[in-house]
Amino acid sequence: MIFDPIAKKDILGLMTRKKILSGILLGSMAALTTGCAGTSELLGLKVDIGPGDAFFPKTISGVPGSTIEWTNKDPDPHTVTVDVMSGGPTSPTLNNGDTYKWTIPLNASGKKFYYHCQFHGTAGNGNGFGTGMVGVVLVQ
Ligand SMILES: [Cu+2]
Repeated sequence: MIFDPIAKKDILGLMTRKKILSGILLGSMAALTTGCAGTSELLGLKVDIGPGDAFFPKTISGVPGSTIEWTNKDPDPHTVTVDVMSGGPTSPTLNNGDTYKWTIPLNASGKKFYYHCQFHGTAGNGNGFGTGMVGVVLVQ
């Protein structure tokens, strides 16, 4: 077998390129992972409906632009119905397994969206909880 320096150089070049590429890929994946974690902290806000006639957590905080997702994990139907403030979360009837997403308006900084379930709660006056099945979104 004849030693071919050019072929060896090509192989080394290829290996170097592969290393650089995998480095870039790893870097990108790290950036993506970091990006996703940050995004889920800011935007991936989740409220469970049930078990029972209750929202978990009852109080949730988010920044304007955050999306909150309610999931009905209870066998009974429920709603997410803002008490008085226009522009607040207002879902249709959510059956078991249904989800409802609501994005905090960009102009809602500092507001408190108290809400209740139409079937198992009552509305408050906008400055506090009503009775029964209630929750609140605190906007930072
Ligand atoms: Cu309910």
